[in-house]
Amino acid sequence: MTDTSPADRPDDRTGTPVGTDRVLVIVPTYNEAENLPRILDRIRAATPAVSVLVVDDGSPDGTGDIADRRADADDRVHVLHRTAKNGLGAAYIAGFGWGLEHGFDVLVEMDADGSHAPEQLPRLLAALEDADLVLGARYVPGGTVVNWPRRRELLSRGGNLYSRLALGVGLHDITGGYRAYRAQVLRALPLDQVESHGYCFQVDLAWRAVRAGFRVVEVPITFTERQIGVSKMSGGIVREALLKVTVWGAARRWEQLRSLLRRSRR
Ligand SMILES: Nc1nc2c(ncn2[C@@H]2O[C@H](COP(=O)(O)OP(=O)(O)OP(=O)(O)O)[C@@H](O)[C@H]2O)c(=O)[nH]1
Ligand SMILES: [Mg+2]
Repeated sequence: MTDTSPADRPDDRTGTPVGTDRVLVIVPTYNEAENLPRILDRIRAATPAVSVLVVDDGSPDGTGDIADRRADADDRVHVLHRTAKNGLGAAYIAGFGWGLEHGFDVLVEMDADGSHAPEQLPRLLAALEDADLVLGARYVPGGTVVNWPRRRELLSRGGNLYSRLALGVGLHDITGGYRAYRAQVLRALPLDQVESHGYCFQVDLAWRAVRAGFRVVEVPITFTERQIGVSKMSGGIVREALLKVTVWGAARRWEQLRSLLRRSRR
């Protein structure tokens, strides 16, 4: 497990064990009709007490109706229907808002496509006992990627290396989307100001959590390429991440330079 723990943490309510009945797993969906029932079954089997919120952006393939039927049959499954495909980031922001309103202590991000194993959720939740945000990490000892084309893995590893260097954070998988937040982190962050959509959304939130002084740890996960359905990854998502991380990194260096200059003038 790797750890970035900034010295001055604003809130120190870590150390309390996580009750799984206080956990909301948020699953964003766009055209995941075949995957959704499978992932819901796996979540139920692995962590019977958690609640699930499916955030569907009006999938034309009927994913939203499937989610509704599951919600009718299981009072711990909920559905948020949104009218337009607005990107992963916006779906999660809406899901976080719902989860905070409903008083959940822990909010989990999990893809619907089977890449994130619900069987590993207990491991993430256990690590949250001593952290504010737990990142499921592929690129730490014990973490693996299964069935990804070499090109895709290189892109992901490259994006992580670039983010780590540009932002100066000790995290190895800051673009990953399998994570568990204590509610206090999401309450503290200005979610209405987060505009990032794709991978960049993950970098954005982790980076904000680190800067706010929260304790962020990584635990190894096995990430498996989707077997069914179509990826929503696009060139635009990669470009957004590259551009924003570069701007954040430059702003960080500029701040460092300014404080150096201020100190040297004193
Ligand atoms: N609600 C909503 N969900 C989305 C949107 N885009 C992607 N998703 C969901 O977010 C999760 C991750 O999307 P994927 O298409 O698998 O993208 P990815 O995992 O980042 O990329 P791959 O590694 O290529 O699979 C899946 O559950 C998608 O259905 C969106 O615009 N709205
Ligand atoms: Mg995927």
